[in-house]
Parts: sequence; structure tokens; C-alpha cells
Amino acid sequence: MINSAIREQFPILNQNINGHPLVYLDSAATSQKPLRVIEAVKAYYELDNANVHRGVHTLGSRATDAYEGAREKLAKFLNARSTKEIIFTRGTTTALNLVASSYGAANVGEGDEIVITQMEHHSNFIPWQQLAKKTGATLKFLPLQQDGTVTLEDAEKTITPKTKIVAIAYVSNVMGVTHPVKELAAIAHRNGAVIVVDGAQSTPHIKVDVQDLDCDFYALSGHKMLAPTGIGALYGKKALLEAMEPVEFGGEMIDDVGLYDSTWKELPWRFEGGTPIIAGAVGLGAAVDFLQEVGLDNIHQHEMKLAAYAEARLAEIEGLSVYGPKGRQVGVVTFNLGDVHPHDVATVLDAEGIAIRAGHHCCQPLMRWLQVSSTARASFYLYNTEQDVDALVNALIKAKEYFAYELG
Ligand code: 7TS
Repeated sequence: MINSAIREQFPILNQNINGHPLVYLDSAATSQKPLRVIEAVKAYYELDNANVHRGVHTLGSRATDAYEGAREKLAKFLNARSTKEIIFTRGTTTALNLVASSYGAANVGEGDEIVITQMEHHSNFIPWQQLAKKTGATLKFLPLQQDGTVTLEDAEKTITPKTKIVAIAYVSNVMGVTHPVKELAAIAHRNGAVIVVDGAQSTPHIKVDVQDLDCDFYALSGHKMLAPTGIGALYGKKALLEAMEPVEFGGEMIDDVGLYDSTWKELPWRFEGGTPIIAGAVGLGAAVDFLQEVGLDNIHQHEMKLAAYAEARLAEIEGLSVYGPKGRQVGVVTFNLGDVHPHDVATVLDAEGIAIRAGHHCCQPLMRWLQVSSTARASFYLYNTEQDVDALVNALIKAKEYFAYELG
């Protein structure tokens, strides 16, 4: 159950900002961290810190167990077949770039097609744009409906035997849209393509089963799912990863280094050159434990309720445009208040202790499609309440009065 006991486990939320209780509505940018995660990282540094996979001393074994234990937790959480399929990265951006520069460079050539949408975060946009430029492949866009959703009919037309890679976010960070990645995976596979899923916004909020989705690659960021910054992961099907070349060379990832050639460690370590993000992984493991105890289904239900409440309450504000589908499946609501610049809206809200994000949200192509330069965005997580939505609505009404002259 989601109740006030959950919120109390996030110490940062218990403070005033500008004389008001903090209302944190920016979890799509990064989530707050429960004590459980903060304490796991602290305990790791206080008791177990050492480098992994090398020394024979006790701390080295404990650190290695902690690091590899986190991999096991994440593999189970995503229902991967094996820990070999989980590569720790710095986050979603690094994971997606790894696929583009390794799998993409080896498998995409002139005349091939890469299919994405105009809604992608820059992290799932620029790697494919640059890969297409480098290889002479064509970048194709799955058309967006007015509310930002895609249709399978369009997907059947856009994905063809020329398609080598389909890359799409499971959940958009701006529009509150969920894409049918399982069905898209089936269409991609029928055409001989692989599907790369950007899971930055889905993993924290909905139950993900990579085998059920049948995705080939899946990228995630720990910091959006209660873990520290600087840790994330790439899931990849073992057969695909085994055929891929590493992109970072150095310590940790080698088997044998000769003067003129070298061989690589087995999966997943061959993709983890250098000292890994050990404390980050420990924090991610603790975050996964926490999420599983609360239950992803409970979290999702809670956020859908908040999103529905927010949609209804925001509709009371005349002159406020909300983008994205009605009855959204995730707790992200993007809007504009007349012609008032979203940065001004966010500044007025900050004075009330309310944290939202304003800007292009790393989605400039989407902003062009929406025909706006930027938007304001409120995003919810398991620690938010209906009172937070009320505070947002009240502050927006205040902002509207403040900027009345700009609203005509
Ligand atoms: N993909 C999506 C859908 C995202 O929302 C983000 C981050 C990323 C990729 C990149 O993740 P990173 O951890 O590698 O940076 N999104 C946002 C956001 O919406 N506001 O700040 C960061």
C-alpha cells in the first residue's frame, strides 16, 4: 500500500523551501532517495569499500559480492534470463550510445533504415541520427497521433525489411504516453530488425519483463528509480551481446593482452572497462529491493490515480493547455499557461516551494512537433499525494493572476 509511511522514508521531502513545505514534482528528471538507499551506500563505504574482481583480500571479496549481488537483483527485477545480460552503465544515455556504437556500427549500412519517433529524448535520438549520418542509413520516423501515441497500422507501414533497428521509449518523459513496445517488438522481429527500448521512464513506474516484451536491448537509469546518480544498465539478449565488440577498452574488461592484440572477458564484464560504479550499483540494488517491497503494481496504480486527479484539477484552470493523451497511464503532465514562459511559471511555483521542470526536456524535435519552444512539466512518484496536486493547482491559479496581463 502507498501511504504516508512511504513518504516518511524520503528525508529530503521533510523540509521547507522558500517558507513552504517542499512539493517535489520533478521525479521524471530524477527521483528522491529513500533512507534505505542512502544507508546502503553509506554502509558500503563504511564497511566494505574496495575495488572489485581483483584482490584476494576480504574487503575485495565483499565489494565484489555486493556489486555482483546488485546485478543479480536487477536481472531478477527485469526478468532477464541471466546476469550476463545486464551491463552496468552510467545511465540510459551511456547504455543507448553503447548499442548505437557497437551493435549499430556493425549491423547498419548504407540503404538500411533506423526507425524512431520524433518524441524521443535526445539520448534516444542523437545516437541514431549520428549512426545514420555515419553509415548512410536512413532515419525514419514513426508518425505520432495528435495526442502523441503511435498506431500499429503506421508501425506496419514504417518498419520494413530494410529496417535494422527500431528505437523507442516505453514511456515518454514529456507526454505521459506509453508506447506498445511488445507489439512493436513483434513487428520489428518479423522484419528482421532489433528493437531498442529506452526504459528511463518506464522502469521506475511500471512492471517490466524484458522476456515478455521480447525487446533486444533495454536501457535504464538508476537515479530515476530511487537509486543514486551515475548508475544505470543496459539489458541485452545474450546472443546479441556476445557478438558485439566492446566500445571502452582498459582494465577489468580483458582476458589476455598481447603486444599487438587482446582478447576480452566473458559477458557482461567485457563491456565494463575500468573500475565500475560499485557504490552506485549497491544503491541500485537497495532501490530494487525497496521498489519490489512496495510493489510496482501498487506504485503504478497510485500514479494513475494522481494523474487522473491532476488532469481533472488542471482542467479547472482556464487558459491552461495540457499536452498528451487523456486518461494517461503514467504520472507525467506537461502543460503551458497561455503564453507565459514556462520558466516564469516554474519560478513562481518555486517561490511556493513547488519543484517542477520547465524547458524542452531534452526533446527539441518533440517541441517542434508541438509547435512550442518549451513546456512546464509536473511528474509524480510514489511519495506524491493529492495534496501535492492541490498545491500545484493553487500555485498555478496564483501564477495566472500574477501574469494576467500576458494572458490577455
Ligand atoms: N530517456 C528518457 C525517456 C529520459 O526521460 C531521460 C532523462 C533519458 C533518456 C536520459 O537519462 P540519463 O539518466 O542518461 O540522463 N530525462 C530527463 C528529464 O525528463 N528531465 O531530466 C532528465
